[in-house]
This record gives sequence, structure tokens and C-alpha cells, in this order.
Amino acid sequence: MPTPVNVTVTGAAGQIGYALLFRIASGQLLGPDVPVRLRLLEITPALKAAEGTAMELEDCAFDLLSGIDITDDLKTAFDGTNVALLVGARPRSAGMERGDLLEANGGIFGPQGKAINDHAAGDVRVLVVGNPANTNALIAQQHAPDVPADRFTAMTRLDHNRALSQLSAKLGVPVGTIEKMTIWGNHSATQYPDLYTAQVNGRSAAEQVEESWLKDTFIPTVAKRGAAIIEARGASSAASAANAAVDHVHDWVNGTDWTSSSVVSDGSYGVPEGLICSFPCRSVDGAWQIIQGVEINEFSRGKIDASVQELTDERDAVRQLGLI
Ligand code: NAX
Repeated sequence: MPTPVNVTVTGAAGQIGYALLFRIASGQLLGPDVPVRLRLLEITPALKAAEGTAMELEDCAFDLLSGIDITDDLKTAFDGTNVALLVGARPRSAGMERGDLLEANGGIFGPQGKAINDHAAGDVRVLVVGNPANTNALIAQQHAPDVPADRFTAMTRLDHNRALSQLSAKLGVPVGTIEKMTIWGNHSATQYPDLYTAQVNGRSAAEQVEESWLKDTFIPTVAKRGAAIIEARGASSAASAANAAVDHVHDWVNGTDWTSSSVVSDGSYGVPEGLICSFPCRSVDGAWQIIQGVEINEFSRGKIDASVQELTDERDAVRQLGLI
């Protein structure tokens, strides 16, 4: 048996954690031959609930699960970790201003970034799921100066998968026939799912739908899908978010020609360097690359710029708060 890969999940007792851990332990995150050791990080009051989830994990008798550690201590959680899924975050409560939200999350993601810097394995890969995901990832990355910046990512794969599914239903084609789907910008209502870049059967997807559907139905449906799930289910997306996290890490490690991932900008497509922004990405030899040469029309430019402006504003706000 090869050496187990250490996978840390924060917010492990939450609803995404509950949907995620079983899939990691069954081999869907890293592959059917890769044993894993799970590290569950929770806040102290939720440790007992995490223990309950761990008992259920044991009861699945997964072949690949070599052990589970449960902790509220950052050093223990990230010691030697190879894959860190940062799911736990501070949600916005009634009356909370954006600055308060960013500050509360800065108090979580700053120390987690530092613990990753000080204790994680040399090959650590980090995916931030907890919202505001892109800016939380930036905060963590800025606290980890010794870790290459490209190891910090935020999740826009759920938005990507939602866009695939909406387009597939509209055109009555299997999801597998859609190529080059791209989410640009922030994981928020300003995100831009781009049908001018996406292709179906080798032709631009935008040419195969009405312009009014693209602009007035598709974009808002994808961008506001999270709110629609809350409205219908009475709780936010959990299984689909866990599924997207599995897809993201699986493709990062095992390679993909094209997906959407929020990665540190190198200035591509006019996105200020350093922002953690969603781009069209491929993964080669375990590293994300921003796909170059995508044509951007005037409509797309406006949408991308608006979402990037929101990321810039969030970065400026956390700077002013002294969080980075
Ligand atoms: P839950 O409230 O069910 O679970 C969050 C868990 O995190 C709780 O068990 C809590 O005790 C724990 N936690 C809080 N602070 C912590 C800390 N400092 N260290 C360790 N654990 C901590 O939320 P859930 O539905 O699981 O969602 C988790 C996060 O994912 C939220 O921020 C949510 O907004 C975000 N999402 C992000 C998505 C994305 O596409 N990027 C989509 C789904 C989801 O909305």
C-alpha cells in the first residue's frame, strides 16, 4: 500500500463536510488506488458532531481510509497535509456589514494560511470553499509566503457545473458534448458564465441559443442558483458543492484540458496580478495553467471587468482592515 495522502477538511461537521468526507474516503478525490488519512478541523463546540461523522466513516469500512484525526488545533490539522479543503467559514448573519463579514473570515483564513505555511507538506494544494471564497483564499495565501502562490485556489467549479447543466438542458444535448465552458471572475452574483467561449459540437454555444436567453435567463440563473437552492431546500447547496470540490481537486491532481478554477492572476486578460479570480484553466502535471488566447467580445469584457472590480474592492477592503 502506498503512503496515505493527508487530506484536511475544515468545517468537517457542517453540511458540505458531511457530503464530502465519504467521497474522499471512497477514493473519488484522488483516485481508486490512493489511500487517504483524513484530518477534520472544527471549532470546539462542533468536535462532538465531527466525532459522529467519523464514526459513520469508520462504519463504511473504506479500504482506502487509513485513519481519521479530529481536532480544533490548527497545527494538528495541517501538519504534513497534502490537500487542504477549507470549507468552514463565518456566514453572514442578519445585519452584518460586508466589512464585518470580511473581518470575521480574516480571523479564520489568516491563521489557517499561516498554519499551512508552517506545517503543511511541501506539495500542499489548497481549495477554499467557504465564502467569500475568492477573498478568503487571498487572505490565506497572503499568510503563507513560503508556499508557492499557485497552490491556493478558490472554488468556482460548482458555478461551472451549473452552467454546463443549464446549457445541456436548453439545447437537449448531453453535458459531455459541451466544451470550453468558462466562469470568469468572483464566486458571487457578479460571476460571468461565458457562452461565447463554450462550444457544443465544435460550434460556439452562444450561436445556438437566443441572445435574450443567454443574457436574461442563463447568466442570472447560473449566478443566482445558490439562492434558488436555499429557497427550495431551506438550506444551501451541500452535495453539489461537495461534488464540485471533488471535481476541482481530482482534475487538479490528475489533469484536465479545460475547466474553471479560481487561481492567482498573473495579469492574464487584464485581471490585476495577485487577485484570486476564476479563469479558463487546464491542469498539467498537477499544476493549474490559465488558458491563453480566449477571444473576449465587448459584452464579455464588460461582465468580466465588473466581477474583477468586485474582487479588487474586496481585496482593498481586507487590506484596509489589515487582514493582508
Ligand atoms: P455549515 O454551516 O453547515 O458548516 C460550516 C462548518 O464550519 C460548521 O460545522 C462550523 O462549526 C465550521 N466552522 C466554522 N468556523 C470554523 C473554523 N474557524 N474552523 C473550522 N471549522 C469552522 O456550512 P456549509 O453548508 O457546510 O458551507 C460551508 C461554506 O461553504 C459556507 O461558507 C458556504 O457559504 C460555502 N459555500 C461555497 C460554495 C462555493 O461554490 N464556493 C457553494 C456552497 C456553499 O454555499
